[in-house]
Amino acid sequence: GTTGNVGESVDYTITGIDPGSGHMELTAKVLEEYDLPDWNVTSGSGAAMTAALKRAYDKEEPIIITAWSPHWKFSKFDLKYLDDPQLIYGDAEEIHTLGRTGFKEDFPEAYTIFQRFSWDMDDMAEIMIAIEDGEKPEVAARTWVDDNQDKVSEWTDGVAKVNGETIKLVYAPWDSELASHNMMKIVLEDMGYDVQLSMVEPGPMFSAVADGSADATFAAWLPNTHKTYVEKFEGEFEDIGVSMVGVKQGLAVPTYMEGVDSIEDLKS
Ligand code: PBE
Repeated sequence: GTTGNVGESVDYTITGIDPGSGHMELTAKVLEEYDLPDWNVTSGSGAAMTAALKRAYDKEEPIIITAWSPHWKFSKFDLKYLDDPQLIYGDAEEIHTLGRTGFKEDFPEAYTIFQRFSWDMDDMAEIMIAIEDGEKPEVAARTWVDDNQDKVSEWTDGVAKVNGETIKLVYAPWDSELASHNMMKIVLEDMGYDVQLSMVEPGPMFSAVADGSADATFAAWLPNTHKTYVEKFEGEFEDIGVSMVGVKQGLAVPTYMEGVDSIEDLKS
C-alpha cells in the first residue's frame, strides 16, 4: 500500500493520453477546479498510458492515470476511480453517433441502422479485450457480430441491402472507438456497403464530419467530454443517436494505493 504523500509518491504527475482528447481538457480543468497547481499531466497516447500502468502495476508502484469505461484495463488490472465530487468529468455520459449534413438523405438505410444502434458497455469491452489479447480488430469485431446476431438484427431488421455504396467512418485513436468502428464496419459490409475506416486525431475527426470529408463517427462522448468540439461545429453535423449510456471517465489508481479515494485527496 501507499504511505505518506500521494503527490510525492507519483512525482505530482498524472499519466494522460492523446492531447486532443476530451479527457485531457477535462483533466486540466480538474487541476484548476480542485486547486492542484503543483500537479501536471503527461500527454502521449492511450497505448503509452496503459504501458506505464502495466509497468507500475507489475511492481505495485503508485500511478495515477486518466481512465475511461468501457476499457479492457479494468479487466486486466484492479483499478478504482477517484471520486470527483465536483463532477468535472461529468455525470451521465453517453456515446453519440454523428453524421455529416445530408447523411440521412444520402444514406437512408445506414441512417436507420445508426438511429437504432445501441449496445452496452460489456459488448464493447468484449471486443476490446479480444483485441488486447492479440486478436486483429476486424477478427474480434467479426466474432462479436457473429455471436450477437440477435442484437445486430434489431438494428438492421427490415432495412434493404445496398449495392457497394461507399461510406466513410472516422474515429480517434482510443481503444473503445477502435472496437466500435470495427464492429459497425462489419455490420455495414454485411448490409452491402463498402466501408472506409480512418483514424485521425480528435480535432480532425470532428472537423471531417463537419466539412463532409467523412460521413459519420460513433466516437462523440456527450454531453461533457466533447462539449468544446460539438459547440465549435454546432449546426454542421447531425446527431443521429445514442449508442451507449452509462459510460464513465475520470482519474483512476490501482486498488493497492491506499489513502487515495477522491481527487480531493491529491491536495495533501
Ligand atoms: N476517451 C474515450 C475519449 C473519448 C472516448 C474518454 C478517452 C476522450 O476524448 O477523452
